[in-house]
Amino acid sequence: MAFELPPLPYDKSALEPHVSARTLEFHHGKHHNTYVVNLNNLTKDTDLAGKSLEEVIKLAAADLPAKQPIFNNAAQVWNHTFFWNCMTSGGGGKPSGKVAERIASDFGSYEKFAEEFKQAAVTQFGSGWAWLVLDGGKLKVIKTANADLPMAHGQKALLTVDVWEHAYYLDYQNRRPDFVQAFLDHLVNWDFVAQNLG
Ligand code: MN3
Repeated sequence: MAFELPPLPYDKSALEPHVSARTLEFHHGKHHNTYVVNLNNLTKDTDLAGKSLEEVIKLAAADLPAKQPIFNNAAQVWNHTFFWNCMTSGGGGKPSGKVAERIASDFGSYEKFAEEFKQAAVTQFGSGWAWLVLDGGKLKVIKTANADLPMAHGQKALLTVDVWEHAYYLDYQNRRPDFVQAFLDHLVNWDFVAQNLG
């Protein structure tokens, strides 16, 4: 079965004014969809066609650079689906419960986590992603370039923000720090982070 573009988990205008309906229309409807179409074209009639998205990512990651195009498109399909779920209307600010406890114990405070996450997102040179991950039982902030993602490095993704220009340019132009701040203050879906933490 071919890979499919999953629907957004909310209405296109749900994240306004922080992320506009127009941004989601392009980012989900065009960019994310293009990765799905490319992945289907690249895997059609190969032994990867029947595998799960995670299996394709791991198999391609183990066969670079030969499978770089497959890795790039498969990882970007996964990254975007994950990213949509990292946001919710009325989200952001400090988490509560077990996520708050883990952030306090591994970063010192929410404020220190937020500073580190924002720093990673703002300093990712060019296109990429900033992440909160579980690495060897400890929460860490990392950044990845282009399509790269935690599962290719033995880490479990808990939260991500897309810092490719297409994620914010229509709403923030070149002001990536303002987009990342709005993500932290108004959009983070901490319930999803808690689910990922397990
Ligand atoms: Mn994107």
